[in-house]
Amino acid sequence: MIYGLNIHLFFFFSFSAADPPESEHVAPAIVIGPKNTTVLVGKEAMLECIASARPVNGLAVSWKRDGRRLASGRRLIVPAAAASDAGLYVCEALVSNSTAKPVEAKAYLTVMEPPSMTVQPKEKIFADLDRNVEIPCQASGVPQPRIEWYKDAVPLSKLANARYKVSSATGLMVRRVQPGDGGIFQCFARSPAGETQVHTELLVSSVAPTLLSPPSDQTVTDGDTALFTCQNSGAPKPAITWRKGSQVIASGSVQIPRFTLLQSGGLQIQPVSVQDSGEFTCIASNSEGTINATAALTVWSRTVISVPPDDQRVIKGTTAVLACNATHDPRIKISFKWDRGGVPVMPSSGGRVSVRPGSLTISQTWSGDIGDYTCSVTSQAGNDSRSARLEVIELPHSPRSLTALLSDSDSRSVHLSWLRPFDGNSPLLYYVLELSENNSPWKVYLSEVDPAVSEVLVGGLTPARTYQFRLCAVNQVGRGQYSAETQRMMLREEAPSAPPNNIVASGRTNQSIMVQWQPPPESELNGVLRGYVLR
Ligand SMILES: *[C@@H]1O[C@H](CO)[C@@H](O)[C@H](O)[C@H]1NC(C)=O
Ligand SMILES: *[C@@H]1O[C@H](CO)[C@@H](O)[C@H](O)[C@H]1NC(C)=O
Ligand SMILES: *[C@@H]1O[C@H](CO)[C@@H](O)[C@H](O)[C@H]1NC(C)=O
Ligand SMILES: *[C@@H]1O[C@H](CO)[C@@H](O)[C@H](O)[C@H]1NC(C)=O
Ligand SMILES: *[C@@H]1O[C@H](CO)[C@@H](O)[C@H](O)[C@H]1NC(C)=O
Ligand SMILES: CC(=O)N[C@H]1CO[C@H](CO)[C@@H](O)[C@@H]1O
Repeated sequence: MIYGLNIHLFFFFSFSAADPPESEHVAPAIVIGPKNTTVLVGKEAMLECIASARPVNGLAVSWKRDGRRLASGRRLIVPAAAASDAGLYVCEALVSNSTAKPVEAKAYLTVMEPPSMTVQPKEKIFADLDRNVEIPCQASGVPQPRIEWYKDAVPLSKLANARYKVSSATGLMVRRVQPGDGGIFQCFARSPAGETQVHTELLVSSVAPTLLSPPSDQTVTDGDTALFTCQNSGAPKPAITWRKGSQVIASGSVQIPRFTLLQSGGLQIQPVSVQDSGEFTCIASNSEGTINATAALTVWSRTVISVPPDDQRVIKGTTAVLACNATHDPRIKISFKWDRGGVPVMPSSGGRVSVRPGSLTISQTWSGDIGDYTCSVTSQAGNDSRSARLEVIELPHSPRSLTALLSDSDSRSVHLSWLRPFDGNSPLLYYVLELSENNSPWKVYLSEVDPAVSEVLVGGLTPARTYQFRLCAVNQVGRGQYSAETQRMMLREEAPSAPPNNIVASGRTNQSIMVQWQPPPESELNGVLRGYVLR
């Protein structure tokens, strides 16, 4: 409750000859403004404001807070200040029926609250050795009290113990409790409004180890990671030792590659090998006792493809066999699967394609069987897959559109051209060109024509003879069919290229000479012999 005392209109000014007549107006002024005031909660607070003006009977002093009018009068009294009364108070002086502006003065009222504990520790706190313990202590008040800690009546600031962490938000944290931490802890909350304190007794205890999650039996595949748990509790914190049989494999002081003692007390083995199979024991011990637990490790040897399929080229119509065998742990089952380019290979009903453990057999192969075949083996102890390419090859087809033209530049040459045939899925090695001269049987004329060309100039022919040509392509499989033979064509006649042979002249009579000779060889005639010129 706030109310104004009605003894306002306190004024003190004196009159002199220089003073203006009483009828004149003097604007209101605040002579002594209110002062910033601090009171304890529940006590009386008083703000005072002294103003002057003329005419004095028009002067009114009033109080406002947050724009709300509270009371009028020189003094504002708050009989029992509450926290909600704190704030800015405004004293306003005005002269009624005057045009003079009201004047204001301001002051803050601060309501202090003595410290009080909001969170406090229990009377006794039990802490396990080596564990962290928190002693809660929080206080509130206005102004916010300072928290100060004492241990056995000595300020913590004097002890300078790095394991003692004071937080104003929570309390005191004692890390890794030691036997010497036992004692009385006092928490003081102090402010100008007063002080309060609480205390607690910290009791340090030790506990024999227990296993919260003992190790369980593990089965892992060679090369993977094995993890045994050995989550434990105890005070002081138990020391963990792992043994395999009688051999210590991991502890605070023993470190062996692949075996890692985890912070949690667990054991990690990475990578696991088949020889690691056996029993592992976790031993937790501290000053109060020792406990152990044992679990077995089973290591499967990893499934791997031992006989992978090989790339193959088979001749069309023959049987292709793609091998695939795997080694695996005898204790597990494995299964094989084949696919071609990601599509599963299914055994065909007619038995042309059959899948047996260790192989894929395809009989009566054709070009539709060409592809990348993948053998996949799946098992609990690992998966593996290997691929191979199957090519089905056949004889090349016959060259098409073989044409022969007489050469313009060389009367004894023929220009041949053709279209490249299907190569039978195996690169062409060469072409074989045959000709038949004057209807005689076919004979090889060019035995290794570059497979890259599709035309050739056949030279060295004989004029006036007839010729026919045919061509076949050869690949790894063999010699393909001959092309259709060309039309029979005749080379132009030419003058004999050799003279007659063995010309002999002898006198027969006293008036005549006998001249005898042999004609030029047949191959040099270059046409039908029409006669001789004798000179
Ligand atoms: C009163 O308190 C307010 C706020 O706390 C401050 O700004 C002001 O200066 C104080 N006045 C006096 C006269 O001390
Ligand atoms: C103020 O003026 C009103 C009329 O305007 C009058 O009734 C009243 O008495 C005056 N008050 C004072 C204090 O002079
Ligand atoms: C494990 O504890 C048992 C008794 O609980 C004890 O007989 C045994 O010797 C211990 N083994 C090891 C390796 O400490
Ligand atoms: C596959 O390999 C295993 C052992 O590695 C062998 O016993 C088996 O006979 C083989 N199978 C075939 C089909 O080769
Ligand atoms: C092996 O393959 C199976 C089936 O595809 C799959 O479920 C399993 O996760 C695979 N195992 C590994 C270790 O990749
Ligand atoms: C010129 C010459 O001696 N002519 C003789 C050629 O031989 C015949 C007989 O064989 C003679 O009769 C010619 O006198």
